[in-house]
Amino acid sequence: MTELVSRAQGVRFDELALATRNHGMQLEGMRYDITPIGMHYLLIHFDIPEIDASSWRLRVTGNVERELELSLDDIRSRPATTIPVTLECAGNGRTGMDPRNISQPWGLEAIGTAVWTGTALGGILDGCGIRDEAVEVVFTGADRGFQYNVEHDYQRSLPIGECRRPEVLLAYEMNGTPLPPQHGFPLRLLVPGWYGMTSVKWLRNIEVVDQPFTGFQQTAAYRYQRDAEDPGLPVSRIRVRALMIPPGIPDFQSRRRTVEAGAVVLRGRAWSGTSPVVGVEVGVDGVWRDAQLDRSVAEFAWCSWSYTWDVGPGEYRLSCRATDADGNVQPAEQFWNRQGMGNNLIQEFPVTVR
Ligand SMILES: Nc1nc2c(c(=O)[nH]1)N[C@H]1C(S)=C(S)[C@@H](COP(=O)(O)O)O[C@H]1N2
Ligand SMILES: [Mo]
Repeated sequence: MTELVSRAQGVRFDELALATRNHGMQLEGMRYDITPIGMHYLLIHFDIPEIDASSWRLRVTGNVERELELSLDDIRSRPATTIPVTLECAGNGRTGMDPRNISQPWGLEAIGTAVWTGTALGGILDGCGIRDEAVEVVFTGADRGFQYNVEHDYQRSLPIGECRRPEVLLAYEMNGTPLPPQHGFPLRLLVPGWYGMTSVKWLRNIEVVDQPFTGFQQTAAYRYQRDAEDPGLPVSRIRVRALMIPPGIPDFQSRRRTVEAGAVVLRGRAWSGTSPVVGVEVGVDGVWRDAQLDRSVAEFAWCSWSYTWDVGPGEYRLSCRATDADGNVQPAEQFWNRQGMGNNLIQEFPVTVR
């Protein structure tokens, strides 16, 4: 069994190799409503599969009246929906945990907002007639590998009710172009509001099942677990979070910020997968003030916020935190779990004002 958690300082070489395969979005990318494709974060567990679009087919099987086999043209000729959606990896913030899970060593940059085009999953499921005993739908990607010595195809399931939400898409375009290979070409699932692991890329099979799915990525991975014996709770919707575009200029290696005194406009984004963001606060040395919430890009996309900080020379600690309409607010204490999931701890960093 591969070692799962480590207290060692500094990431290991295997974590670094994952970090260069699966890059994050530079936080200054939050200046764009829609993240340019190459800046959107990436998470690829195994290899990007090689898929020939002309021979590729999507199969819909299981507890349905009529099984289906669809080509990319079949899917593209169905009614289309285009929506901006913010995706976040459930492991975002993982490396801030102590001890940390040995996995993709995210700081805070596993985010991005793209405009996705696809056809509603619900329409396809209704068209093949889901049987009454169906409880979930299992989505299978074309990628395969080992995780903790368990060989499997990348697979995740979703309850039938979630599959019927009109914004849950089988997406074939990102920012107006065909999905690039790294984001799931030719077709991916897109589940707005849920952490990224749900949005299965390189989709090849959809199976309607009458028992809860127990595959590796459902019952072993993506659990809020205290320890190895704890079955844990499933990771699902994105927890509320605000992030700030680091102000001023950085130091190359340490990323430490230097800012000019005066009226400094602090800007960032905030989002939540359960309800709209209703407030963002900026903290200066632990004193909180309301930021201005500008606008939400779309229902399932981040909103922008800003705060004008009148400041003189000195050393300060800046932070920001968001609250959503359900009353969820970001924690000041790390919510530790063994897999390093859903860490929406308040972002805090030092700045030098001169
Ligand atoms: N088939 C497949 N789908 C996948 C993954 C994967 O490794 N294989 N990674 C998941 C995870 S953990 C995340 S966070 C998102 C990342 O989507 P992106 O790389 O398009 O940003 O894809 C999800 N879908
Ligand atoms: Mo992820």
